[in-house]
Amino acid sequence: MNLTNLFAIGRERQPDKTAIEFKDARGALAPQQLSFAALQRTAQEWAAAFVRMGVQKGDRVALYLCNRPEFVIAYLATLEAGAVMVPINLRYRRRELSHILNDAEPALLIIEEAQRPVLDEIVGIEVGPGLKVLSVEQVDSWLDEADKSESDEAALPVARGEDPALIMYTSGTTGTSKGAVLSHNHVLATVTGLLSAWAWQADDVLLLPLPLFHTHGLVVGLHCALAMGATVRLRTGFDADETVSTLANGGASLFFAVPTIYTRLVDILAQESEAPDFADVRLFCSGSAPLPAETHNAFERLTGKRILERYGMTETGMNFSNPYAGPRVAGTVGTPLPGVFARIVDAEGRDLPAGEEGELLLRGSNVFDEYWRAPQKTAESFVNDALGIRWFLTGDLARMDPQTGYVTLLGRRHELIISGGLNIYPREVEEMLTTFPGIEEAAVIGEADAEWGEAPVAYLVCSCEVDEAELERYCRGQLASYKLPRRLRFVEALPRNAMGKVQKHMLVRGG
Ligand code: MLC
Ligand code: AMP
Repeated sequence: MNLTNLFAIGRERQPDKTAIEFKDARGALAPQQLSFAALQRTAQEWAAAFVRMGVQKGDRVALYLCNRPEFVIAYLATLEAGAVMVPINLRYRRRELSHILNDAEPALLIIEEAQRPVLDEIVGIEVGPGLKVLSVEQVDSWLDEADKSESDEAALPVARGEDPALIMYTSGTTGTSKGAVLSHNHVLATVTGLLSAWAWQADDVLLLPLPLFHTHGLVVGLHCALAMGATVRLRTGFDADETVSTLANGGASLFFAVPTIYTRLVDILAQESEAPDFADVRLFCSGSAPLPAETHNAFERLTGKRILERYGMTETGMNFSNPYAGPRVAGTVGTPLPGVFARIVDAEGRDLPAGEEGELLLRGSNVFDEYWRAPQKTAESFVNDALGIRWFLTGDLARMDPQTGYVTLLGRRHELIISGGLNIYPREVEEMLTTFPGIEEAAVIGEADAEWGEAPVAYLVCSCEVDEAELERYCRGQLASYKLPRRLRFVEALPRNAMGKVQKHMLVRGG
């Protein structure tokens, strides 16, 4: 079994049904609808072109695209060609892009023309000149060109379950992101688990405003829908008014979002004189960051719908879920999904009794095996138990309720900041800040933020006056804008312990 076979099962139920109904939240791209059959036809055409352009089994095809039908086509084509898809966050800038392109070494990079200037800055400079870049706007021309190539009409290679399907870059504690390699089997485990846990049906319609370049939108949203033969209403981003009107007018049976989106919906709904009727939506899911209990309860009060909160990671797909039928408890992520095994351990790796806080370890067919070309980082991320069985160290701190068995996530072992469902590793931002003239030292911490959950704040030690506007311009060219510090605090020195290590816990608001 591979993902292509899985999607064929969904598609063959009703090939002429709409697979993707697309609308651009920014209004720049034309609305589109693609049936399952049309999606497959186009994906196969693209896959044949990829192969004629030299893409071989196991090669990487990177997508630097916003949510649009071509993202789905290019992904399916990559799988059809036996290749491995590398999604790249569209907000990534010079530093992030150079790193991913040099690390993954894709045979093809698929972009939209709007991103050309960012690439022109790095291709041939920080990234090898041989990188083949195709834009979705010029699809006719490159399909045509590939058609004329000398190569034989080769049969498309077939991926096996254990072959990689995705390399998903996730922020690293070391300052650069690392690629989690997910095989077809890993993704299949998450998808089959969710199809049954959340009672997916072929007539489901998913409203999806989340980016396809992350696990939430891609694996939880798109994969489940394709596997089931359900329709995705794909959006380029979140638009609160359109979301409310779609949900209130029978436009979706499922809605998946991050807490920031629910917080915004609650803000809007609280201002309406009459609450909209979301009766047709059978499931609202939240994940990627902690959903505040206040938002959870307010959403239920305003809509009559109780959100189902679940917990996942790029490296593992989905791990825990509140029940579809059963009590959904605010502030918890529920219990392990079928096939997922969890332990909560102390600093020495000893199992803790229920009720005590420790690090969450995971095992299951959904859990990745390795980071791409990074044996050291892989080794540091797993631990063997007394029987020699390998467990993934999630870095998430958790506690299990002794009565219900539900797990609450309490924080993280590492310094990860999660802003609106997007990860920010302080180290990466600090390293970038200290490359700016005059900044001697930088320490970035996360502060509570009503809209984003957490927001990065930078403490800077400078040798001369720093022009903040210039610094912002510089940062914007280097890193995705959501990673930029929301506030700068200029200090004489950073608090350090006797070993010289920065004591971040001493950097408090206004400190
Ligand atoms: C956008 N901006 C953010 C931001 N998103 N700033 C901080 N945190 C965020 N999450 C900034 C942009 O950089 C930009 O800044 C400005 O806001 C406007 O951008 P936008 O795209 O118009 O923003 P908006 O549409 O409001 O986006 C908010 C959002 C989006 C919540 C809809 O962030 C989002 O889709 N988040 C979900 C990400 C996701 O899918 N995570 C799952 C990871 S997988 P400027 O300065 O340039 O104007 C995972 C595993 C699991 O975690 O369990 O699921
Ligand atoms: P990522 O590295 O982008 O895949 O994000 C994974 C991280 O998001 C996890 O390790 C958790 O810290 C966090 N996360 C995901 N879902 C939840 C949730 N429901 N509650 C709290 N944190 C979550």
